This record gives sequence, structure tokens and C-alpha cells, in this order.
Amino acid sequence: MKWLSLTLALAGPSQAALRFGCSTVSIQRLDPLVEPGALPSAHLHQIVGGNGFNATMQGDIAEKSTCTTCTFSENFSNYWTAVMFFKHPNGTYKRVPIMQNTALPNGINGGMTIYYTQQDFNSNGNQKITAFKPGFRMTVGSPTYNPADGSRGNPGLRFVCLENKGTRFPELPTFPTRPCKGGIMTVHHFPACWDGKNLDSPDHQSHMFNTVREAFAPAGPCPASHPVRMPQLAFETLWDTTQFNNMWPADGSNPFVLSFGEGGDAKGYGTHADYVFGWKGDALQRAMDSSCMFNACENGRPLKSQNVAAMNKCAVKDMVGEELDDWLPYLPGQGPIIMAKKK
Ligand SMILES: *[C@@H]1O[C@H](CO)[C@@H](O)[C@H](O)[C@H]1NC(C)=O
Ligand SMILES: *[C@@H]1O[C@H](CO)[C@@H](O)[C@H](O)[C@H]1NC(C)=O
Ligand SMILES: CC(=O)N[C@H]1CO[C@H](CO)[C@@H](O)[C@@H]1O
Repeated sequence: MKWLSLTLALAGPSQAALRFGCSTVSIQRLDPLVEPGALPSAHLHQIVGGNGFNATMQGDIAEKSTCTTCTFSENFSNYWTAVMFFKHPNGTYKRVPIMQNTALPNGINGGMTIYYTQQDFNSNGNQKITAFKPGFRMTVGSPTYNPADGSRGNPGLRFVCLENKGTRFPELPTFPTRPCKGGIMTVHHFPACWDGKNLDSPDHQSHMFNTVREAFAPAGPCPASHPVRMPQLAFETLWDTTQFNNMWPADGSNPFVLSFGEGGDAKGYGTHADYVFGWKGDALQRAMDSSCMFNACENGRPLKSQNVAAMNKCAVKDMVGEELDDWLPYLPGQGPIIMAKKK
């Protein structure tokens, strides 16, 4: 294990952390990680990042995109999660719009906020943070999770009832049980300890080990089985549920569901997220080894960046063509495809 001693020798204090916005690159039923080749996949996702996203994606995806919806233009990674729907008491479903986060440049179209932090916001804890490698991929959470082992057991998978876009606490393991004035935020923190060998694993999870704690608190140490500390990847998605607050069911039950399972996941235990690494060359490693924080990493210091207009211009073609924005009789994937009307 020659490289391990090398990485230890290189370790030193560093403050680097990335936080950036990405516009929506597509909302459709594709899942190249869990259901490669399926067109459509079983349930609906919001995807951000590189435009090479497709039903099948193998190898180094940085080579397959020509643009990205993210601030950092060397970043052709893809990031995706399930989509939120409102389930009306009359039995129909409406997709919940996504809004941009606070502290990001104005005009971002939906999307997510992506974090690559180190041990915590301010420090790498004097450990070398090893960037993901070309071909690397992983998931966190699972749509088949049940109450016993679902998001309740992973402090990295959380919901926040927003007063406004800046609300961050309390973090909840399930959907909020009351109308939220400012919408709902979903948070997905990925595991950051790697086995040092496998770019993926059959369940897309066992090559990683989770030591994450709630709300960006410093993670626990990596175990011997997964000794390599990687960036702490996290997604925040802000769902604009406010237009539905006056349609809250009379019995007080939560009307929002995630886009999988029969009738959707109304608890949120199955909240999950997917990641395919796609930074060009050593861009992410350069950022992790630098001392830049957030926007200070832009404009070539050390990362190339782009403006919001360029982010919003990047898109993936709709390969499924189904209707997503009407009131729907069932969730996409739970019945025959309802084709979108030709515009
Ligand atoms: C997506 O994959 C299909 C089949 O593999 C291919 O024909 C198509 O060109 C790809 N689309 C993009 C945008 O790469
Ligand atoms: C359900 O309620 C929504 C919102 O009021 C309405 O637009 C839709 O037409 C209703 N659908 C049915 C089947 O009643
Ligand atoms: C669209 C874009 O900015 N692409 C850049 C991605 O990264 C490579 C390598 O750094 C650049 O050459 C591209 O211009």
C-alpha cells in the first residue's frame, strides 16, 4: 500500500470546501446507476449536472458531456434524487416545483445546492481528502427502505420545514407534519469513507462507509475496512410546497410524497440520492488541496466557473416524453405512460 503512506505524507491543514448551485438539467424517468438501460426507469428523478446524462452511462462520464448546469464548468458530474409530489384529497397528484436556494446567484432554474466539504465546514482535520476517481459512483438511502432501517437510521437523510430559505433546523427524519410557510428542504449527505479499491459495488453502497452525523457536524473517523476519506458530498433541494398549503387534508395527514412506490412515499423513509463522478482531470483534487471556501474557489482560483445564463442553457433531451406537470391520476411509473401534449 505504497500510495497510503504517500497520501499521509501529503496531508496538512486545509480549509477547502465547495458549495455551489446547479440548475435542473432534466426531470425524467432515467436512472443509469440503479436501472441502467431502462427507458423509462421505475420512478421520476430530478437530475442536475452534465448533459451527458442518459439511460446508460459507463466509464468516465466527464468525456460524455459538453456542458453542465453547475457553477463549476469543469464539473460534469451528475447528481439526482427522487421528485416530490402533492397528493390532493381528490386522489390526483401534482409535481411540486423546485426553487433555488439562498446564498446562490439569482436566476438558477430549480436544481440543487451541492456541497463537497471536508471533515466539516472549516477544516480537513489534517487528513488528506482524496477526490473521487473517474468512473466512481454511489447511492445513499433506498426507495425500498422501511421504517425500521430507513432515513430514521441515517442522520444524513433529512427534511426541514422552512420558515424561509435560510431555515436549517430542526432536521426531521420524515416529512414535516404541518404546512411549512417557506416550503420543504430535503437534505442528502453521502458517506465519505471509501474502501480504496472499488469505483462501485453491486448495491452501489458497500464500497463506502457512512460516518456522517447530523447537519454537517464533523463526521466520525473512517474504519479500517474503508480507510480513505473522500469529500463529504451533500445535496440540498428546496421544494416550493407553498401553493398547496391551503389544500392540506382535513385529517391533518402529510399530503406530500416522494415519487416512488404505489401512491408515493408519504413518510419519506425511502428518500435517496445518486451520484456519478465526472470532474475533469484533477479539478476536484486541486480544489480539495487548496484553501478556497465556497465562491472564493471560482474564476480559476482554482476552478473554472460559469454564469447562471450558461448554467441554465445546458439541458438533456426529454427521452421519455411523458406528462409531468398536469394533475396526474397516478405517479409516473405507476400506470401507463401519459404522454405530454405536443407544444
Ligand atoms: C442516449 O443513449 C442512446 C442509446 O444508448 C443514444 O442513442 C443517444 O444518442 C444518447 N443520447 C445522448 C444525448 O447522449
Ligand atoms: C383535484 O383537485 C385539483 C385542485 O383543485 C383540480 O385541479 C383537479 O381537477 C381535481 N381532480 C379531480 C379528478 O377531481
Ligand atoms: C464547458 C466547459 O467549461 N468545459 C471545460 C471543462 O473542463 C475542461 C478541462 O478543464 C475545459 O477544457 C473545458 O473548457
